[in-house]
Amino acid sequence: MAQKPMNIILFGETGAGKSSIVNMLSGKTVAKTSNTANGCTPRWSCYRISIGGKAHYVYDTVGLNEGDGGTIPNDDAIVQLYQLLTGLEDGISLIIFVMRGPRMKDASCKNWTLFHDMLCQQRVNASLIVTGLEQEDNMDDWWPENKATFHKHGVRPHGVAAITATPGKRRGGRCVFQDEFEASKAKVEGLINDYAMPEPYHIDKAELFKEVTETCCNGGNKNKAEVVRRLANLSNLSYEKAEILAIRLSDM
Ligand SMILES: Nc1nc2c(ncn2[C@@H]2O[C@H](COP(=O)(O)OP(=O)(O)OP(=O)(O)O)[C@@H](O)[C@H]2O)c(=O)[nH]1
Ligand SMILES: [Mg+2]
Repeated sequence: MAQKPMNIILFGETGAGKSSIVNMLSGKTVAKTSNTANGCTPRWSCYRISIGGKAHYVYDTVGLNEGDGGTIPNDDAIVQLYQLLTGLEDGISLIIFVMRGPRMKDASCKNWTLFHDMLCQQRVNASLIVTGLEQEDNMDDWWPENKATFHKHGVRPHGVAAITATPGKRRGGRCVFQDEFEASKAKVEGLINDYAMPEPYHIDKAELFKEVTETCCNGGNKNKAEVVRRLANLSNLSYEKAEILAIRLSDM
């Protein structure tokens, strides 16, 4: 029997390059990209893409925000992503966090912790793609130079691809970063080949938010306050909004 395509989820901040990576892997423009500050991809979309001779479902998702300034508020984006993560019947083989380099942002580490540690309970392999590195002398130096900082923040990815997700402007017959772009595509394909789990993991809703549900029902206890505070910190929401988010997530 033919193996079912594996589900690969791209997530990360608005403008990080998620849709550009889908286009890079597809070899053509299938996902809309934008350079506006407010976010471009309004909801998730699934693309069937062949990688290493095998079909994969790659999910492009709504961008996360550092604050509440984007088109999609952060709490709605988190709910949407959680619905996708828990709703995939065939489970998930790999989540890929996309962040824009070369400078690491505190918000990126928080998003990693929220999705990998809290929502996926560290059960699914999680890789990191760092985009925007086309100006580096050697893109592959970026991770060894920055690894310690990520580890300090608890970000320990299953594989890292330091890339450019754009070939840049056309000059003469070629794009300025054509070579870097082609090398980047191969790196991302390698990441997926190496780290997508052949046995996908199904994220169980009940188990996932049991802690939050229980603590929200027992209003006022110390544990509840701690869970909501953690969610507020990771999602950059106020305590009040995080409490509503926790209830929305546990009610789904
Ligand atoms: N210089 C540079 N620009 C990039 C890179 N990747 C993406 N871009 C540009 O950044 C902008 C945003 O890219 P998108 O792919 O739309 O980002 P996204 O993560 O899908 O954004 P949302 O849909 O808003 O969440 C576009 O103008 C891209 O061309 C990169 O590696 N280097
Ligand atoms: Mg997008």
